[in-house]
Amino acid sequence: MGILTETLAGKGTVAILGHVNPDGDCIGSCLGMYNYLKENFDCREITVFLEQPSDKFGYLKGFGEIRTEYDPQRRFDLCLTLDASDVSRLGAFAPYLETAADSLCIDHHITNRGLARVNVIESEASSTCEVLFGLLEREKISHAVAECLYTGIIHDTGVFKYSNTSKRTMEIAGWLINQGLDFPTIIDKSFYERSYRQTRLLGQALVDSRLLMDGRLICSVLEHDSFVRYDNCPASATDGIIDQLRIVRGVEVAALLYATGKPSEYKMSLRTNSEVDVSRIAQSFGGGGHVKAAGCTVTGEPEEIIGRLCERIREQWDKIG
Ligand SMILES: [Mn+2]
Repeated sequence: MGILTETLAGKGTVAILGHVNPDGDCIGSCLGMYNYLKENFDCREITVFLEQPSDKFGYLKGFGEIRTEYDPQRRFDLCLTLDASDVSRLGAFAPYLETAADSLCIDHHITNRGLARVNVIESEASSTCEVLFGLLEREKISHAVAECLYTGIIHDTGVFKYSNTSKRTMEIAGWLINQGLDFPTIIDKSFYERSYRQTRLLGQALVDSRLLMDGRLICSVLEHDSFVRYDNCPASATDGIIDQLRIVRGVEVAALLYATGKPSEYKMSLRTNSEVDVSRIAQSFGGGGHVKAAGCTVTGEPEEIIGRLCERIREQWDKIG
């Protein structure tokens, strides 16, 4: 018997949780799980709880049923966490995990130490959707579930270009598109398409970027007023900016700092093209992620944060030699 069938046995109410500021893999894995359970199990109630996701994922089945409000009265028989590397990443919904009678965590973050009773963490997998695919019975994967999983995989692999893409990733994607997905539209709508205000915010971040450490580090800082200036862009509008910084010739590490709106608080996204392990840097700032893509929330002045970042990079260079 598979882990899902085993864990779902006798469970009436199920909460599905992802991570704060949900990305394509988070939304895809949560809705993929949601649709699969609805179609194949007879739980009384299955609910996905996430922070308000971007409308660009509106084509996924079940998108309109996502709940964004936390209710302290609620308790669940089972809590499933997807794509969340630690309890703090669950945000306001974390108590659902703590109070649930049973729990299952499915993830691919190397920093995840296991947050549930049963943990399926595959750090070699491109995405949580890839891990989830391995837990599902193929003949029970509907068109709707396939769309969710495919969406998650293209987002976490940058449409199959990041180094986390493996032969297995491509085989799974091949199997999924064989279910009749309109993949060119999925890729354009959910991955490449930007709103006009987001395009302008990207422009600002690129114009303001600076090369440091002899051109080996590129940094850009977006203050809160930039978000306001471009038609009140939400934080999610920063998606993809870091990838444009990373591809600048000669750059080994790219960093994007953007203001959260709280005083002196910034989110920092990190990417690397080199030996530098940015998950270790992010962890040293209290965050997490992957070797080549990581992030954290830092309090301080941007110049001081960047100074600390340079120190951490230099420490790793010294070790690499
Ligand atoms: Mn992921």
